[in-house]
Amino acid sequence: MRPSQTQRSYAAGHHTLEATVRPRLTYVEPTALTAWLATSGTHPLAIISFGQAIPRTIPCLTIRLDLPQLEGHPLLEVWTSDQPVTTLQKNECSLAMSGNVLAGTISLDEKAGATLDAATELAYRQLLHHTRELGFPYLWRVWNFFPDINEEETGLERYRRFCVGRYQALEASLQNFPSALPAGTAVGTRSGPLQIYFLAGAHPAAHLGNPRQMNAYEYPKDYGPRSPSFARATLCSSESVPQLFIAGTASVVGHTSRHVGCPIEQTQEIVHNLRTLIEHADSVEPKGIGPSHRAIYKVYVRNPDQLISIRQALRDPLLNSSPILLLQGDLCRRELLVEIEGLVTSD
Ligand code: 3EB
Repeated sequence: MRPSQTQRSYAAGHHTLEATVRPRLTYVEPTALTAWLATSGTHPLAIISFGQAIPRTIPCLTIRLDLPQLEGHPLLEVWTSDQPVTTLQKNECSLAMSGNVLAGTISLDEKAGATLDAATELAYRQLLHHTRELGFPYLWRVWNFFPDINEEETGLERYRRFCVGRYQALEASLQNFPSALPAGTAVGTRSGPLQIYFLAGAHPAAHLGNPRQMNAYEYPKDYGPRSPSFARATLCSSESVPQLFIAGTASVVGHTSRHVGCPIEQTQEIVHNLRTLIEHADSVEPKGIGPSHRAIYKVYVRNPDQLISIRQALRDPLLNSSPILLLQGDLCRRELLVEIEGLVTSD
């Protein structure tokens, strides 16, 4: 397929022709990676590993998260582009540009004495600065990871501290805050620094809510001094094929956690949330998402001993024919046992 061309303008005022890139996501076994890249005809943007080493010879962003994979052969999360990729380093930010898409990672050690909100604000200010400077001011999708997510740090739960820092930076620097917030994930790792990876665009995406859920950025103060700054989904409609980035979706209806203590019911509630969100996206996307859409999912499970029940509840037509990566991670409210994120494409 010949890539279509769109014109984009930098803030500086000069114009350039950029290919419209659709970032693609595939789960690949580490031992198959080199051969897969050679034969797929794509260029790697970013590779996320869940403990496994990533071959160092591959010129793209890499990030290693301490989120153990729960079953199957070890898999890498591989983001690719059908256009050439240019990588660059700016402070703690590693960046990969391809056409109208920018991928980035940032990793910040929490320094002794500094609180997580301060580290988070610093990380977000940096990434917002670089995305704007490079001409990709529209945040499409952001993933956030840090350890001890439900532990208290000087009087406030670390997830809530993270929300404070993220809010401060985005509120100060994101154009059209909060309506232009990216789809988000925030999951607790077993160890490691604050790690963030993201996709940003030279053109905007549509930001969607879930009809069954309150916008997280409008949550009442009961959930922390600053609300979680993320959208339920973003819809990227390039000229060719619409792509729906689905945020981490939990057993939350309205703003309330449902089915406390019940992993099966929580998973069923999440599937209901996902179905509603995809139907909503289908109704607002002029080309539609389509009944024969393709999807790829990632499931975060808090307690590995609940995996069998959760696996059972995942046997649903919505997910049945899609790749699913199961990881052990802590979720942002203590009572949440499962969270599912996804990428849906209309072909
Ligand atoms: C929720 O609906 C569940 O803070 O970035 C899901 C996805 C959740 C992302 C975030 C939080 C985040 O509130 C938690």
